[in-house]
Amino acid sequence: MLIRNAYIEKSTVPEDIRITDGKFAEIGKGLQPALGEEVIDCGGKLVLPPLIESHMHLDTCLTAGEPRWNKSGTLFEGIEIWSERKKSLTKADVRERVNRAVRMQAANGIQYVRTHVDITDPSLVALEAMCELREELKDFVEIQIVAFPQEGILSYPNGKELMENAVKAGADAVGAIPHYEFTREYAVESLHFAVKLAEKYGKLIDVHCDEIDDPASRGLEVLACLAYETGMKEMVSASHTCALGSYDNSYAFKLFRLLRLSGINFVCNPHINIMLQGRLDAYPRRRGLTRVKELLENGNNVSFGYDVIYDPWYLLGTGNMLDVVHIGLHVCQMGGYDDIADSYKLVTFNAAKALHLGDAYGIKPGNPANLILFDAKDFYEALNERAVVLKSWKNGKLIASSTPAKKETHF
Ligand code: 17E
Ligand code: FE2
Repeated sequence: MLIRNAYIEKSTVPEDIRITDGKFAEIGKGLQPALGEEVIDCGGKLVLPPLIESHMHLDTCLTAGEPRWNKSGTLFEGIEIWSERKKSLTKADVRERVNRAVRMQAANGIQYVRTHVDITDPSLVALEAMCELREELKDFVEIQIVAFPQEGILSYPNGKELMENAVKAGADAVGAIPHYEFTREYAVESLHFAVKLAEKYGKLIDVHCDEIDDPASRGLEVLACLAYETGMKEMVSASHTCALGSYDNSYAFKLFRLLRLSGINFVCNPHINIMLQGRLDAYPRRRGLTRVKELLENGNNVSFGYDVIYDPWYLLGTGNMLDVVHIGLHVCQMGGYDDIADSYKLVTFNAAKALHLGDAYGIKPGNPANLILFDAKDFYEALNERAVVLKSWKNGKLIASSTPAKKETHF
């Protein structure tokens, strides 16, 4: 197959891409079709590697209002409601919702999803269902599963055993939730436990870390120190890290040295945290987001995630990463030209780094032919216009397509 006349990333000249046997074979200008080769003309539109959802809770997706609506809109009421909903989970229920959510994501150009799955459930039913789906869906969307202890590791009955069982059952990464543990001591111990577990089984780590406005919530320094001292470094991701947005500058400045040394990844979820944090503030009210710009300047890798599609924590959501980038740029005040033009990296290459996708991610000869075609000439326009993904190919096969809506004026 020959994909012609496409602007790849920020290229200023249109190029052609040849795909053979599901792999990128050749990329260059003026490639000529072989006899009988399928040709697709992109009409000078933008081609990117697939979008990556680096932080999602697929097991809770599409459950908003069940068994009741979140009235306060807080993280903690969300956790309570999910705890009730969790009691009625079945494999069929999880499978049906995840199948729907993954298709919403795929239609928006996503081909990789890191999902946190709540394992504070003695039946581990959601985890089992997710492991099945990871296998069944792998030709369309590659799913990475984090064993996520929503109600704590030390603060939930048999939390440590459930975590280890989840890893044995097939989780790809180990999670933790230090800010939700009963005590600071438990928070620290939970991080030591998570890192040891990941080391024992050779897994990645992704911690819901300090998702709270409390400036005394300092899970991050413990996680970064462990990542540094164990050498796990970039195998570790810190998600949310909202409290970093509330730390005093003198402490944050000192912490940034350790963060740089640790090499850990950060995943910021702008929709959710602008909505959930700052709830107990009077005015002026905090934004509740981590320090994205400063972390990037510090040399830390940062990606953006959606976190949620329509669940007890957030009653909206489309799964479209353009929404995430759009709101993230606003909330993080990343409105400069380069911030906007480069922002696709937050949901492509930076996310690929957090997920450890390695060299196989990206449009280059020899790699799996995974790519998307936007209905826009560049990412700036795609973002501003919320352009649709016209086509999404995985291993050279078309897995999703969209037709742009036609808007007309009559004056
Ligand atoms: N659980 C949690 O602890 N934090 C979140 N933001 C969501 C679930 C969505
Ligand atoms: Fe999350």
